[in-house]
Amino acid sequence: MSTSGNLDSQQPHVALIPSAGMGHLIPFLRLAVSLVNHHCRVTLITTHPTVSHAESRFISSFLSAFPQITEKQFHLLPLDPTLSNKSDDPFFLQWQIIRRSAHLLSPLLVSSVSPLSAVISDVTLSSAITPITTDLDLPNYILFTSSARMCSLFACFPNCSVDQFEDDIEIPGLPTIPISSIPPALLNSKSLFATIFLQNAQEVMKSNGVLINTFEALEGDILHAINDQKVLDGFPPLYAIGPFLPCEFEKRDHGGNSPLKWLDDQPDGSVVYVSFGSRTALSREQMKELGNGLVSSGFKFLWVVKDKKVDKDDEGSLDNLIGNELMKRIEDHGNLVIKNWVDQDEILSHKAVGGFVGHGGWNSMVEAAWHGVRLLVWPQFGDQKMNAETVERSGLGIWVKNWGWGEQTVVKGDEVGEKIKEMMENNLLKSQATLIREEARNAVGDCGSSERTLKGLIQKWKINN
Ligand code: UDP
Ligand code: G50
Repeated sequence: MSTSGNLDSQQPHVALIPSAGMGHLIPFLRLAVSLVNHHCRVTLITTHPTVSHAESRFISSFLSAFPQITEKQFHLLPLDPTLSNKSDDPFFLQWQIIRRSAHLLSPLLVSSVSPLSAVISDVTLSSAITPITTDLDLPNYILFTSSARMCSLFACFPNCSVDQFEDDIEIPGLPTIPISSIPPALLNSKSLFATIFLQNAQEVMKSNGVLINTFEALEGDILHAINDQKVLDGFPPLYAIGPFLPCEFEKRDHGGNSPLKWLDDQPDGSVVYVSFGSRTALSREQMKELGNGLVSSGFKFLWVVKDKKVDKDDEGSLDNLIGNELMKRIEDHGNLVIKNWVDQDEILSHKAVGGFVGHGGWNSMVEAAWHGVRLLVWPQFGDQKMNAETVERSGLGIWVKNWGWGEQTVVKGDEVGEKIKEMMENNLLKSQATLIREEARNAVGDCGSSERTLKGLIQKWKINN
C-alpha cells in the first residue's frame, strides 16, 4: 500500500503559460482547474501587465479560489519599437511582447517547490518557448487554443507554399480547405503572423504532445486523421481533452445587473443570445444592421455589444453606440442589450436561450456544444471560418459562407434577420445540439474519451517523474 508521502512524490507538477487575451487565458485557467481536480500540482505563469481588465480580474479571482496553485509573475519587456507601427491590435502587440520576453521564463521554470513534470504553453508561443524548455530539459506540451480542424491546417502548413494559395488547400486524409476559409493573415507569407505561424508549426514537431479543447463526438474524424499520422507524418500526439468546463471562480457579482432576471421571464428556448466574444468590435454600420436584423427576426434577444477591442477603452455609452432610435425599437420589443462583460456560461445554460449568434471563437463554440445551444456562426477573422466549418459539419449550427470576413462586407439587417429565423426554426439543429450536449457530457464523464485521455497523460507524467 502506498503512503500519502509516496503519492505526493508522484504528484505531477505542471506549469502553464498562457498567451494574451481572454480567448487564450480562459482555456488555460479551466485546464488548470481540471489538473487540480486530477490531483496535479499547478504553477501558473501570469504576465504583467495584462492588456485588458478582464484578464487581470480573472487571474486574481482564479488565484484567490485556488490558493494551492503557485503563481509565478512574468514581468514583460517593453514592446520592440519597430513593431509599434505593424499593428494597432493591442492583443497582437502583447503577443509579440510575450514572445520577445520568453527568455525571462527560464528562472521561473526552475521551480523551488518541486521539479516540473511538464510545461504546457500556448500554441502561439511555441517557437519562443520550446527552445527554453529544451535547454532546461523539461517535457514540453502545447495547448492548441482552437479547433482540431484549425490544427489540421497548422500541421500541414510547413508543407503548403503560401504563395501558391490560389486553390483549395489539400489536407491529406481530410476534406480540402477552401482558400476563402484560410485566416487572411496567412495568405501573405511575408506577414509577421504567417512567419510566426510557420515557425510555430515547425517547432511543435519537437514537442511531447498537443492538448486541445475538443472531443471525439465533435471532431473525431479530424482527431483520428491527425493521430493516425495521415495529415502529417511525425506530428506529436494530439490529446483531445475537452470540453473545458466553465468554473465557479469565473462567476462575479453583477450587483443586480445580471441578465438572468430578464432571462427568467422569457419562455423556454425563445431567446437569441448574440455575442462576438471578448475582442471583436463590429463596425458601427454593421452594428446598426445587426440590431435591425435582430428586431426584424421577431425573436427576443440578448445582445452583448462591444465598441472597442480592449475593455479599458470601451467606455462610451450604449445609446451613443446604437443610436436612440434603434435603442428605442429594441427596448419597445422587450429585448436586452448589454455593453460589458457577461457571464456567458450562465447565459448559455439558461433554459430561455434557444440560439446563439457568435463569431466562431473556439471557446464559445465549445461552450455552445456543452450547453446544447444551436448556433448561427458569423466568422469575423482568423481561425473563425475553420471553426465554423467544424460547427456546421457537426450539425450544431449554420454559417452563411457569402457573408465573408467581418471587415470585408456589411451584411444587411434583413438578411441577418432571415438567417436568425432559419436557425431558430430549424428543429434538426435543435435536436442535434441536444445530442452534442449529451456527447460533450459523456466525453468528460468517468469513462469518457476526454477523461480517459487526460488520465492517461497524467499517468505518463507520473511515471516520468
Ligand atoms: N466571454 C464571456 N463574457 C463576455 C465575452 C466573452 O464570458 O462578455 C468568454 C466566452 O465565454 C469565451 C471567451 O470569453 O470563453 C472568449 O473566447 P472565444 O474563443 O469565444 O473568442 P475571443 O474572445 O477569443 O474572440
Ligand atoms: C488568434 C487569432 C487568429 C488566429 C488564431 C488565434 C488561431 C489559433 C491557432 O488564436 O488560428 C494559431 C494561431 C497562431 C499561431 C499558431 C496557431 O502562431 O487572432 O488564426
